Amino acid sequence: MNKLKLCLVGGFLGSGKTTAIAEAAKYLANAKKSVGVITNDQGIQQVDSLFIKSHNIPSEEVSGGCFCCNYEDLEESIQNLIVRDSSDIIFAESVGSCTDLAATVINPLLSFNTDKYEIVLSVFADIRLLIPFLKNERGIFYDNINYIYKKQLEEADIIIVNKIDLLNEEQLALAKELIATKYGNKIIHYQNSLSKESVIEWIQLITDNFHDPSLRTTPEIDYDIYGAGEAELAWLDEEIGIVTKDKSAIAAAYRLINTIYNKLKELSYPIGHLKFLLDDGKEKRKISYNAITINRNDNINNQPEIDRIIVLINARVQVSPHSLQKIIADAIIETEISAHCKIIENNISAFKPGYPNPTHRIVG
Ligand SMILES: Nc1nc2c(ncn2[C@@H]2O[C@H](COP(=O)(O)OP(=O)(O)OP(=O)(O)O)[C@@H](O)[C@H]2O)c(=O)[nH]1
Ligand SMILES: [Mg+2]
Repeated sequence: MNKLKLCLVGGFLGSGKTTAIAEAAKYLANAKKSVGVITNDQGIQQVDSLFIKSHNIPSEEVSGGCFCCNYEDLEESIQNLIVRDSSDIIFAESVGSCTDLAATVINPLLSFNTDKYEIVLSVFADIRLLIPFLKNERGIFYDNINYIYKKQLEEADIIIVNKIDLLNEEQLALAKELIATKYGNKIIHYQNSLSKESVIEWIQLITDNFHDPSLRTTPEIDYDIYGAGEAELAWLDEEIGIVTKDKSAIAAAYRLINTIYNKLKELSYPIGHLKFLLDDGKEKRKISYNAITINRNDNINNQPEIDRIIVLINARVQVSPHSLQKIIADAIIETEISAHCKIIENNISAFKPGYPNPTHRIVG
C-alpha cells in the first residue's frame, strides 16, 4: 500500500506557511495529484481555513488549539481527507506559536500507525525576522516567545527561509552566511512563496526528503517557557459586518484595517500575525501583517462599489487579550465616524492560549 505523504509545515506566525501551501496545493492539483490541506489555529473562526477553501482545495480544519493538544482531531482530519478526497499528499499547517511537533505529532503518528505515513517537517522563517534573531539571539518579542522561535527551527527537517524577495542581493548574501554558520547541518531552502517556481523547488525538496518511518530525535524543550511564550501572545478572532449607504464598504474595510494596524504600531505591541479576510459575497481576499510589515500598497481604487462587506479578523499580538479587544473596539468607533459607516460586531473571542498539554509525547 502506498504511504500517505504528510507535509507538516511549522514556523513562526506570519512566516508565509499558508501562502506556500496554497501555491503548492494548486500546483499539485493541476498536476492531477490528490492533495489535501489541514489548517490549524488557536481560535474557532480561522482566516486561513476560509482562504484555503476559497481556492477550492480539499481541506479540513483543526480549531481551538494546536495539533499536539488536539491530536485526535488531527488524525480524524487526515482520515477525512483520505476517505472523502482520496488525498495521498497532505499539507498540515501547525499554529505559528507551536513547537515540539516531532515528539507530539510525528512520533505518535508513526508509532501508532505502522507503515502508513511518510512525513517531512518544513519550518518556515521570515528572513527579516530571522536575521535580527540570529544576530543577537533575541528577536523583537519577549524571551519566552523567542525560545519558541528557536525551538521551531531546531527540530526542522527543512528550514524554509522565506520572503527572500524582500532583501536585495547584498543583504541576502550576508543573511546566507549568517544562516549557514548557525544551521549548517540543516537542509535550507531560500524561498519566495509568491513565486510559483520557488514553491515548485520546495515541493521537489519535500518529495526527496520524506523520511523513513523511524522516530525522530527531539530537542529538549522546557514546557514552562514554551507555555509562558504561548500565553504572552493574545489571540483574538472576530467577525464584523460593515454597512455603508454610498457603496463604499470596501474603502471602509481598508480604513478599519489600517486603523487597527496603526494603533498596534503606535503602541509598539509586536504583532505575531494580524490577518483579515474580506468577503464581499463574490470574492474573498486576505490581508496580513506581521511584526515587520512595511507599507502595504493595497490598491483600493477600482474596487467594486458595494454597500456591505464581512470582515473576519484573526490577531495574535504580544499584549493582553483585554487590551487587544479594546484596541479593536476603539478602531471600530473611529472608523464608523471617519468612513461614515455602521460596523456590527459578531462572535468576538479573545483569550490567552492555555498551557500546551500534548495528547501524546514520544521522544525518539
Ligand atoms: N514578499 C513576500 N511576501 C510573502 C511571502 N510569503 C508570504 N508572504 C506574505 O506574508 C504574509 C503572511 O503570510 P501567511 O502565508 O499568511 O503566513 P503564515 O505563516 O501562514 O501565517 P500564520 O498562519 O498567521 O502563522 C502574507 O501577506 C503573504 O502574502 C514571500 O515569500 N514574499
Ligand atoms: Mg497561516
